[in-house]
Amino acid sequence: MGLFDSAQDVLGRAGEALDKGVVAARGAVSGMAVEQHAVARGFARVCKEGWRQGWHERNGGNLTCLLSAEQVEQCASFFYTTPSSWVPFSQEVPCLAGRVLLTTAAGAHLRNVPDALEENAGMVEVSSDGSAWRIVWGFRNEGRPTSEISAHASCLAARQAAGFARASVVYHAHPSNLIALTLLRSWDSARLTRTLWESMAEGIIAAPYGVCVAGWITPGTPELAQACQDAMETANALVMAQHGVFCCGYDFDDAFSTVHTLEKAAGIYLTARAANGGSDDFENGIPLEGLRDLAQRYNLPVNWEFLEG
Ligand code: 2HA
Ligand code: ZN
Repeated sequence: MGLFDSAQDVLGRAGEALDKGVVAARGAVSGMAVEQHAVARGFARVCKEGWRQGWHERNGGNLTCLLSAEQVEQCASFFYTTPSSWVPFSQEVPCLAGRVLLTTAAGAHLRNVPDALEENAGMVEVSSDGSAWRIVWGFRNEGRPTSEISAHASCLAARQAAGFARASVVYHAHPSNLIALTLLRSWDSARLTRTLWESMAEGIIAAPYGVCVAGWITPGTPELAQACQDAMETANALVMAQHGVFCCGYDFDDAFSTVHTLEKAAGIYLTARAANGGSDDFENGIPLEGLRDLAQRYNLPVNWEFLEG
């Protein structure tokens, strides 16, 4: 059992759901297996690619996708006839009421997701008041949703409340360079954003709303979910000191590529800094005018507040 599984047990929520038991699947008589649907394949691909990037040591990282009505309909015949009991989110997410989330399992090693989706992931339905979730598919062998399920739901709810109705994927990864950056100093969001934007051209394109940063917070806790909610009201990326990054995207590519770009920008910054004798006094970052030109040419919805900090 992994560290964060234990943390969730201490919270004592998910265990209850499983005690009540998830009754066997309805034995779908027709329709394509859940694993064959595009959403499941896209989900598994992110896990596989993230593993290949080195972002998912052990059971590190997790992924959630908010399913559309059509995707739910495609999978519904495979849902358990008796879902688990309800388990409260650490914060309510009324805008997700009645929706279904496909999410990785607590303790799952993401590299195993493509081989056994039903064991390493599953679907939860959100209650009609947005206060709780229950398992409707997957999490075979007494599994349960990721310890960050409340954080993921809070990310989605905050992005939707901020007007991004299509926000539907939350990807949490542990990329080395972004984590290493947080060891250097206690960043504020403006300074971190400026650093990543100035390091390479794609930075501001991938994260025009900026990158928020939070100090050390124990993974899998309500405090982390709250930090996600606060950050995602303005930006779609949050770096957690000494831990990793949460990105919310419109689809799998959007979420994955945002992480990928920020991680690459962080790597370039760290490499340049090492080559510069450890100093961040570079002779030649992207100038403010260059960022303004980029924003104009690509019509980016840039949050300039992040350049003023
Ligand atoms: O172990 O990454 O943040 C899964 C995690 C918790
Ligand atoms: Zn994590």
